[in-house]
Amino acid sequence: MHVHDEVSEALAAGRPVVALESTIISHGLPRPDNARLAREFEQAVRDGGAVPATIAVIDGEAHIGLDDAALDRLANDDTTVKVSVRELATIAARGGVGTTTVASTAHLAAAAGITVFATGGLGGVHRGAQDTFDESADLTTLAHTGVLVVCAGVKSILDVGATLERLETLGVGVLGYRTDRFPGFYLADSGHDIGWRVEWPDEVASILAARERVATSHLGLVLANPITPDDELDRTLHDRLLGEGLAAADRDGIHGKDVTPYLLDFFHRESGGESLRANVALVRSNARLAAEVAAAYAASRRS
Ligand code: PSU
Ligand code: MN
Repeated sequence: MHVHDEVSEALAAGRPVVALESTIISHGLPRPDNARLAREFEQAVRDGGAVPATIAVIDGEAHIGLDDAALDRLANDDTTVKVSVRELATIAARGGVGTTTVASTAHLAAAAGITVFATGGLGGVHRGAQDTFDESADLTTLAHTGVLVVCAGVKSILDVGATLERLETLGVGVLGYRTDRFPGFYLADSGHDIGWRVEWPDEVASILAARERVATSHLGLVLANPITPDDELDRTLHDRLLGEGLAAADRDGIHGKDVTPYLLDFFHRESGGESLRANVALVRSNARLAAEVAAAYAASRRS
């Protein structure tokens, strides 16, 4: 693995580091804004007091922390592929360029010694999974990868209730940041309860530290941070786009790992920029909160 100098120095000194995924850059956000937005997410981590480590595979090598040239390549290169954990070795052997999902980012972050990770939305159980078995490897990876994923819940393109049930089965804890309700990405409330509410980054840090006392450091945790009311998507627009997007994906025969990028792109095009604005606002907020949690956790480990 190639760990960027700034990241390895911070890790060696016990300073806070936050991992960021890269599928969102190549397959989650439209060009030409994606490269600039990736840098803004890194800046949000810095503003929160941590060092950003965007993760990707470049020319067959896992990179933990990217420079501007690498970010630009991921954002604009047509040969970039979305890679989950199972594809990491193949893309590495072929010397390819791969952007990492929540699953593969969490896996590489943990391997590099990074505990806190920020993204937009977690993957989950797709609607109709009882027939298609389409469940993101994000969930199963968190069942044995001890990172905290700060996200705005999961998108309503998924089966939110089933996703929460699977997280429970897999031993992945879910914490609500200043909320009792699991967030629905574009909307602050998905309609599902969480049960465990936290108010401050310190509290999350103490939960991360307490994992060692109960031998659960190998299990993932989700910190669900709702989009702010000002940034929420209009609910009527949301419901219309959701119905139309799911119908379009069905009509176009989209399946497997193409489903999530297809629906994201549909929302961005059809909402006239509204969903993109919401998406960027929530990732920025998650990056900032993740940095505050990482800083609190680093401080607690030093003392
Ligand atoms: N949800 C979003 N935006 C995204 C993704 C999910 O709101 O960009 C990406 C993440 O990288 C996530 C992946 O890990 O999609 C899940 O894809 P799949 O359902 O194919 O596992
Ligand atoms: Mn899938």
